[in-house]
Amino acid sequence: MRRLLAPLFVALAIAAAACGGGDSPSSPSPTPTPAPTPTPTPGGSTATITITSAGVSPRSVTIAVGGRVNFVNNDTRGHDMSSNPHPEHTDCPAINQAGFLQPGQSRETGNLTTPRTCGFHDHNRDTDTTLQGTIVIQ
Ligand SMILES: [Cu+2]
Repeated sequence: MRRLLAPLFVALAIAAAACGGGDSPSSPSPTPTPAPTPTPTPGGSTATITITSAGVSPRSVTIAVGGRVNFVNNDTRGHDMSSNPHPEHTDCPAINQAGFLQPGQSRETGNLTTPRTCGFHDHNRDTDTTLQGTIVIQ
């Protein structure tokens, strides 16, 4: 009986080999992955205002709703950047987060989430118009 089974096993082995050995269909060439676009800052844009001995520059910036403004103090003295009006600082409280900047320091405002124009000033030199400006949120 065993001798009768042996040829059957051989036949099955050949069949299995033939089945698995077919030409694999040529796979399509992979499409190149497009370069990822940079993720925008959540909620909008940022702008930078630089402070020097000549005052703030630029005097006015425009950002998207939800954006922030980075104040950079390149002056040799400290500046306390605050929302108008002086001395309440209540128009755009997020600006007050920039706050007091030592020479060489920089800090961002909070997110400015209301479409409007915000005035700011140096709280320690509130009459110095070169240290005043506006942030337009739109
Ligand atoms: Cu003030």
